[in-house]
Amino acid sequence: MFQRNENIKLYIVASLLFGAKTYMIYRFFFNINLENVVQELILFINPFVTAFLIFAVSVWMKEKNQLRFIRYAALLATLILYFNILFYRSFGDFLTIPLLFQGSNVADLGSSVIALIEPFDIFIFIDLALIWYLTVQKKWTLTTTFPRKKKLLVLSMALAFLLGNYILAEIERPQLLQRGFDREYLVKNIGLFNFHIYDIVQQSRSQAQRVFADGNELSSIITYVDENTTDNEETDLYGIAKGKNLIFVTLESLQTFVINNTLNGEEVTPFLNSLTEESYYFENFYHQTEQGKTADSEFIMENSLYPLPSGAAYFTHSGNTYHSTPQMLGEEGYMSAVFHANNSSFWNRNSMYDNLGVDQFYDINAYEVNDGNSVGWGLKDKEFFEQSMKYLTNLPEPYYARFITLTNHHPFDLDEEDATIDQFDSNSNTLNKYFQTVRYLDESIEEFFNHLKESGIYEDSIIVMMGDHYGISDFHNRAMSMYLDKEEITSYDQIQLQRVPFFVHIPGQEGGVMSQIGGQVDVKPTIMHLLGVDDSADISFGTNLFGPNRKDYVALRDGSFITDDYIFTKDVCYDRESGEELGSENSGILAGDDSDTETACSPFREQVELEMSYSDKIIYGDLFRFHDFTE
Ligand code: GP9
Ligand code: MN
Repeated sequence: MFQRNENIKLYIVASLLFGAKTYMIYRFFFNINLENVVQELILFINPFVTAFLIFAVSVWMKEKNQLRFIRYAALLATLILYFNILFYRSFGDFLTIPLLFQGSNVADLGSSVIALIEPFDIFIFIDLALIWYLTVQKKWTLTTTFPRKKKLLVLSMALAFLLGNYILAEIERPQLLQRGFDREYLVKNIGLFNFHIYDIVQQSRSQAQRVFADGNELSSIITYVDENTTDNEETDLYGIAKGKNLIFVTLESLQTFVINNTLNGEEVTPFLNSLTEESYYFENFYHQTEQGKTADSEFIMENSLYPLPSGAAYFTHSGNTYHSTPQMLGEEGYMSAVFHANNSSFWNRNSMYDNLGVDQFYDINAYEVNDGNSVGWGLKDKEFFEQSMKYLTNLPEPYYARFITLTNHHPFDLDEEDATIDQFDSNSNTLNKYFQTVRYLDESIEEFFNHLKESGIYEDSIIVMMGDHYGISDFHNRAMSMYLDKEEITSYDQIQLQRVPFFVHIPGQEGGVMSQIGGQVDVKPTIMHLLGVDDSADISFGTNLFGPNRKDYVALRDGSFITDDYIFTKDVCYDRESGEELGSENSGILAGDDSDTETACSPFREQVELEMSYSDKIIYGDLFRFHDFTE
């Protein structure tokens, strides 16, 4: 126990006790996955940093208030921890503001809360008891009036610790706060209390924008969409898959540059290559994701809206009203299910899926995952498809089943026995390994097709597959230029590298390679067209990829765009076919030139910006809550 020592002050005692307790709770009450030493270190120091930050406030108080403050702060913080523990026991997740106020989760919890309490929970209150014991029973005076210098010192120390914690977290997960990722990541890196503050700030920001929005803004958006992004023309393919199951596969990190390409003379993706001849394969299809990566790709294809310029709408706007593919198909009698062997809270999928009208989410708990059958991010794709079949075959038809693959994910780790193609040989380990996991993904898709055929599902379904986003960032451009046999990767090449494969496989139909430009916003209208669903009342920024009157450009979230003839990026307009520079739109004063330069790309530029701002308005203002889509 403590030696009675005049130098030990209550805020230090409380910080140490509360910090140690929080750490124990992180380790033993929550199931937090630690992947490396840095994560362990962060998880260890964070509780003390946070506790110090809370209790150090007391040094600014009058001596007689210090004790009271510390007691109440410790009690409140303990209750917050404890509510999280109870919630976690029931839902395997941390509390968030939207959950508290709008979720049915907490209401569900209410009735069973007693059942969640365990006898040893009493230890969670042990530091409170100890402080009480020392200060009341033992009458230790651990408080004092602090001189101004000391107050400032303690405050600076608290802030410096916080900054240190944040820097470590930023090293471990760049852009952690902007992107959100997963609640577990946030808690792991910044701690539960800072996570709650983060959550409150996020929620109030988006609430404010929502509060000031009204339905009037929608009418100009609807006019715009009707005039610019709608193609209601029926083609030969209209309703070709009416009433059939829709099987959608997200091809993790798969880029178009590997399709129909070779490594040391060997095809990288032999199965997908064969599918390019037996499907409608779109070779000029672009991903449009931003910080939300996979979640953005899902958001775009399910809603035909753009992702947000920062953060993931899956996190920031999961409570909005949407008019999504699962909802629209639900009205046609389709049951919808998502299969993905990861925690359901990753990318906040669990909340978002409920809201998007996904009926069933087969998350990690639906799968048997062990060391032998997983690699990198988790369950290997081949296992994933195999284990999914028992669920798929039992779904009531017609269904919309969406599969999200995982193995071909950075850092592209693969067990030796699964590697069936050599690594590339360059300075980029990432690109070198990419070919092996891409090949593995190709094989797993082939196996999935076989499962579908064997189970008889194949004939009654159409299979749509899409790459979610790039796998190889521009950081690896030197290695990439070696592989593509180019002198360098220019900004033009960089845009062309944002192409991801898009397949529409209709059993019994030949298909072929399609060269029109398209993007992820086009997926929803394309699906509706194939399934013969009337979507003329939808508000969507994409157009049916098979339509004759398509919107003639694809906008990327950073403002770059691709038209039939041009590519515009980083202020430069290029010829799409040749890559030749056609001129640059000045970047104004910074470029030492403030006269406006028009290029062939200029007319599109304004429209792209307008379109993005409309999409943002819908999301920030939650405008669909004012609209009746059945009218
Ligand atoms: C996680 C998986 C990968 O569940 O979808 O996400 P990403 O890092 O690609 O966005
Ligand atoms: Mn992804």
